[in-house]
Amino acid sequence: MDLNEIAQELTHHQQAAEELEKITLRYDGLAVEDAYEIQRLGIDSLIQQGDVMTGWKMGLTSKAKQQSVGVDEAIYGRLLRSMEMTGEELSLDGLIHPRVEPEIAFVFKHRLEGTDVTARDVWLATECVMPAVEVIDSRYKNFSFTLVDVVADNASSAKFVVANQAYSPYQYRLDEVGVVMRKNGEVVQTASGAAVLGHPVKSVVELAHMLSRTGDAIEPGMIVLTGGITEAVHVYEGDTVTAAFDNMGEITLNVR
Ligand code: 0L1
Ligand code: MG
Repeated sequence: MDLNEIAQELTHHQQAAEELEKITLRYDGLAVEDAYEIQRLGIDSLIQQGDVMTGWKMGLTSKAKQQSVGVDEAIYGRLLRSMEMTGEELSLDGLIHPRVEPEIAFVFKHRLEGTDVTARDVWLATECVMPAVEVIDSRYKNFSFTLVDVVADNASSAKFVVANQAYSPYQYRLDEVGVVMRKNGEVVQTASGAAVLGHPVKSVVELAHMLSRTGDAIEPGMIVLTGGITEAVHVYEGDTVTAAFDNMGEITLNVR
């Protein structure tokens, strides 16, 4: 099995916004480790074309989300500079069936690496935390995928935006930060940071541990999206979505 060939195929579908059937239908026997290697190869090819890796994302960090896609572990993906949005407009160009979810982002000033990283290490390595909204977009038809498929597809990463205001990591209890998501003025989701593995800091700890399997690390300056606080919400042309974070402001996206 040529993992690079699979990576290039998936990268093509990500860039062309073309759906495909899950790869595990054609490639029997792919392991989760192979899927992370496919993810790395795909992202490396984009970096060779000029993009820059700016961080990591954690996905499937709530029991509800794991159950809804039939897996029992969190996953990670790679974030590129080209994925970050700066304004309030979410263009549907290059997206297939996007959904949006509110998250807490951590930005790092020190490197975090290894299986012995603790929550205390994460706090000491964190420069700031910021509200964020992630746009996820599985490239698989009907969102039909296994753990291996979704990992290879860079954990459905598509775009993300962070709030203008950063906060001290010590300012608020992030597990108690409530979030209200509105779509076209109507409340569609509510939850608090505890939905992310009990506390978003635990998501960073788990990420550092998972990355150590391949000798990777959270590098200084990187951003980490810790995982959806609520279920992801489908968005369509003309929608306006707002995620309001207790005491931490709100993020609005106008879908065009
Ligand atoms: O950010 C995430 O939780 C990624 C979830 C991947 C599965 C999906 O596309 O729903
Ligand atoms: Mg997410």
